[in-house]
Amino acid sequence: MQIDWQSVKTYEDILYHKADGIAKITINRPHKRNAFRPKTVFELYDAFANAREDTRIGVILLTGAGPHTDGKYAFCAGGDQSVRGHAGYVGEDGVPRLNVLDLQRLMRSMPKVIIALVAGYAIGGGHVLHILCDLTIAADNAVFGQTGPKVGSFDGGFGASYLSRIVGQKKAREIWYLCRQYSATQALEMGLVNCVVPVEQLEAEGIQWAQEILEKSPIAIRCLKAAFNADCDGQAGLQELAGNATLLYYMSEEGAEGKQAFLEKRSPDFRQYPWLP
Ligand code: S0N
Repeated sequence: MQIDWQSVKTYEDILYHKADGIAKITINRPHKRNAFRPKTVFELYDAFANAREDTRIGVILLTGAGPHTDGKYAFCAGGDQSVRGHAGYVGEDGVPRLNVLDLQRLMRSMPKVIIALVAGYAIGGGHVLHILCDLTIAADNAVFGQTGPKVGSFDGGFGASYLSRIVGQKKAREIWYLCRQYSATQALEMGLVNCVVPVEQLEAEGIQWAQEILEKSPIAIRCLKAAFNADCDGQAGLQELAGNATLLYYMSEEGAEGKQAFLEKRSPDFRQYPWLP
């Protein structure tokens, strides 16, 4: 499937394109298996925030550049261990950060569908990024896994709790405690990905899924995403779900009457609206 990608903005560590209601964000550090440093995460955050604000965009594809010159593919190999300091990943300003947690929250809460297109390695914090996506399409060469206990890190947030919601407690504990790598077929069997396709069809499949979603009702999809999140996300999830109720209320005549009455310095006439059963 052909699509006329237009570059949106030039970054150092990522590529950002849009076309036909779809945004495509590509982590572009193949020499590091697309591991992220603080700058990568800031750029990802900027691109996701842009896609969130663009009312023409309904679906975001997140992927990794590749293959590298050695022929290997990667979605993302997690935090860049070469810039890991004592209190996080150290950027050019010398400050240690775990700013990927900000990115995770944005991806989780933005009212648009994010699809991970995974070719090659989705490892460590890179694995967590695909977990955070609404859907994952895996290439037949995809490899999934966590490495935290092997390299001295862990993600006790979405990386543990939401992973266990997806694959179950026993499997999630196995993934974290043993740090094994899993093939695309194994990932499909445990419900970690939505489908597996030949690597050369990965982007076309993602575009196909995106176009099917774009035929659907934006408000229905945003409320469903908030509802799925609310099941796991406590008060933040309820805030997201309730925000959609407020949005819909603002769009109603009844909601507008309150504002209009205030602006016209009169009492609101809510008597005209029914108390529905
Ligand atoms: C991906 C692996 C399995 C690929 O193996 P392969 O194909 O044998 O390639 P290599 O020769 O190992 O790698 C090729 C080049 O890429 C560099 N590289 C790969 N991964 C990284 C990385 N993560 N950081 C820096 N460099 C990386 C290699 O060094 C090599 O370069 P050269 O040729 O110059 O030597 C294999 O590479 C692998 O296992 N990689 C490490 C995976 C890993 O352990 N990642 C970190 C895990 N931890 C996190 O991600 C924590 C993230 C985090 O910030 C966090 C913290 C708290 C809460 C949440 C999070 C979160 O992110 O979710």
